[in-house]
Amino acid sequence: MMHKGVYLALGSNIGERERHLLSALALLEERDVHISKSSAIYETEPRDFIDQPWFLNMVVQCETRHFPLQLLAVLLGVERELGRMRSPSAVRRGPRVIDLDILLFGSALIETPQLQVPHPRMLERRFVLEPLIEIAPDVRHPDSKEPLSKYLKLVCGQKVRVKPPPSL
Ligand code: GSY
Repeated sequence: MMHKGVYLALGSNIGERERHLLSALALLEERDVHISKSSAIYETEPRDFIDQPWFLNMVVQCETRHFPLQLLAVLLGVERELGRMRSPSAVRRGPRVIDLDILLFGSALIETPQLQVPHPRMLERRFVLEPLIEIAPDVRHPDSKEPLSKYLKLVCGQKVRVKPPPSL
């Protein structure tokens, strides 16, 4: 069974940020996570832990046979492969080579200790909402049933800029 309407957020703020995003997408494809739509890449000011470099963020829509916790294990494996340390000494919410999050899994509502879907902080983050709305303008939040654009207005003070695609 193929699960559709799965949305993932990607972020990087260390080293060759764009290369990390593209490497993560390639590794996901190899692990039965097929990218069906991709947002532009956005350069975004850091949130939460603000004394760190700006991020590159994007959102992708994908199709996969994995169930949510299997998909989470795949994302953690890709983060590990790209060298992200989830060690106790790493700054919580600090700089990272790559961060992969499940935003939406169709209309599923999931509350487990390891995984909450929809992502609990997605509505407060312009770096998530803006690329998500770019590729899924008609999707509603599965819990509130509100259109996502309703939440975008509340976060428009957060700085983001669309990164132009590389010149051919
Ligand atoms: O949760 C994602 C990691 N993260 C980010 C991010 O990806 N982008 C921006 N702009 N700020 C962030 N703060 C954290 S933590």
